[in-house]
Amino acid sequence: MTKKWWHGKVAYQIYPKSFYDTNGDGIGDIRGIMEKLDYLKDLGIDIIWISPIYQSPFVDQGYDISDYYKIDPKFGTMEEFDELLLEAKKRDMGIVMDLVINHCSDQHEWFQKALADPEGEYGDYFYFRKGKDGNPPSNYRSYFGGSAWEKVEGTELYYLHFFAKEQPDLNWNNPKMKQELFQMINWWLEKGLAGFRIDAIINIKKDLDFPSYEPDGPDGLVRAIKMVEEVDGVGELLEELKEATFEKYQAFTVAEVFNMKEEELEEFVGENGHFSTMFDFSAHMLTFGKHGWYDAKEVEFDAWREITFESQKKCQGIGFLANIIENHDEPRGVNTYLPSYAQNTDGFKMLATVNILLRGIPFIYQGQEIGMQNCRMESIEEYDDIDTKNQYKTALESGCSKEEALEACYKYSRDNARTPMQWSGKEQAGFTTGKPWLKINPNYTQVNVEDELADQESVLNYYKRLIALRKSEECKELFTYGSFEPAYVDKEKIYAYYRSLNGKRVLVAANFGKDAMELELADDNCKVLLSNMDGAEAFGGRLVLKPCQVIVLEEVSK
Ligand code: TEU
Ligand code: CA
Repeated sequence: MTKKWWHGKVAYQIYPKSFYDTNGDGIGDIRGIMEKLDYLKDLGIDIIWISPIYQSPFVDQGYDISDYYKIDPKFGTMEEFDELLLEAKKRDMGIVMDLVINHCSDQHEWFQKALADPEGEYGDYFYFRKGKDGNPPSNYRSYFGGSAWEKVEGTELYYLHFFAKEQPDLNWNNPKMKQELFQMINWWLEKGLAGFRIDAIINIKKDLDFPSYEPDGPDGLVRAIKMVEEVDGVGELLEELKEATFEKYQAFTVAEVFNMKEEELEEFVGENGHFSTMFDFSAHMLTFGKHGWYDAKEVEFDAWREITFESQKKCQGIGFLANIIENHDEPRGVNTYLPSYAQNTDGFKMLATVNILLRGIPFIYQGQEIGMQNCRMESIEEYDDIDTKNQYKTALESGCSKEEALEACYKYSRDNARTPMQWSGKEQAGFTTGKPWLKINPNYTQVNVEDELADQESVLNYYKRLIALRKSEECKELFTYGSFEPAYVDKEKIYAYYRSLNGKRVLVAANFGKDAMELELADDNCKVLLSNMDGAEAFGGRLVLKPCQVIVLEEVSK
């Protein structure tokens, strides 16, 4: 495998609106990111992905871009952004921006021109189609509910939007539109970005016949992704994109890909793949309900272990996946993947360890490193997220009571991860001096950066030790390039694996169960590299793991 500069790096996702506010308007900003660079450096972060900060009407929190060349004034100015790039570079850190190119905002100049003249040049930047017998052109349901086709007033035409109606899909069959996107991407790369996180990219390939499919819900519609699953040829578009942009800059790219055809893994993230890496969403997919959040099921340990191990095995020898336990679209990982009895700081450290030492590129989502948790909102009005409102409505329509619908939001809302970062136990969690744009989790008095920095046993200081171990001289090659092999899969509630390279082997073992568990070790001489509890016993070839205990052991005599 050819070594690349980003192998072995540790990444961090910033959700800028909720990271750190420096001017008291209740919204995080670029200056806020700058002020916290040393904090991130100290944590061991190399790559920072910032969710969208482009000009946007914020219908979907910046994932609806109205000008790709502008920074939204909420976040600051382009000068400040350039300063951020410079400051990051000084610290040997790279900035990765979000690239949202499946769709733009309906306020984008292109779409405004298209609306004014759907038959004209800009009309073809989007998908305008005539309806059929008074109905939309096909029966697709958008990701945020309702038809994926929106009627253009006063015409027979509809335009396609896989997400909100304010997010029209861009027509990737139009060479001119593509060139405009490529130019824009290169313009940002020229500034010195390390790369991009690429949003919803699998959706760019459309079947231009827009066939209807059998409905998958009581609304008579079918998930729009059904068409994406049926159509071939996204690879050609992705290669074109890569060759025209990223490749020339050795940019790091991490793609958000759901519903990839399994046999395409190598084409996506292999040595010459479309992307450097892509997120492993296999665990997240266990949380999907058949019709929405209201019929989703809790994650079971066995299924979770199996699916994450499968991803690991499939990818080795091919490339790297990006490993996460949460992001801005998912609830907090500690609430999703830990059983309730393990939702404590020992459990948080345990989950972190097994995730971050996997083979791949670890991504930490802001607040994860201090153990931030889901935030209970008292009513639907307290939520901001467009998808939460849609899911609430869907739940009610399918017969749930208000309480049940709210409970589903409490478990799965995207706002769970979007509440402001908890910097201190002081007013507004030290996030802002003003009124925060979204509720702050009341647990900030216990869970916050300031207090955790001062406490050696905190989740935060544990994350630092964990990342330092992954990047240490002795272990970085092993944790980057070493193979992955499941261990003790016959043991209940044990999540364990080996990482090995050139005769060196390390065991990562965690006990997600309620009872202590004894394991026979393959080597009776083991060195403890890390554990979340004192007095880890690994003598004479046996290891006793207490509930919520994780241990990282190097086999010494082998
Ligand atoms: O998400 C794309 C995506 O595929 C969705 O399934 C998303 O996970 C789902 O809506 C969660 O409820 C990306 C962004 O990460 C998301 O924040 C945006 O809303 C979306 O694209 C549209 O740009
Ligand atoms: Ca601000």
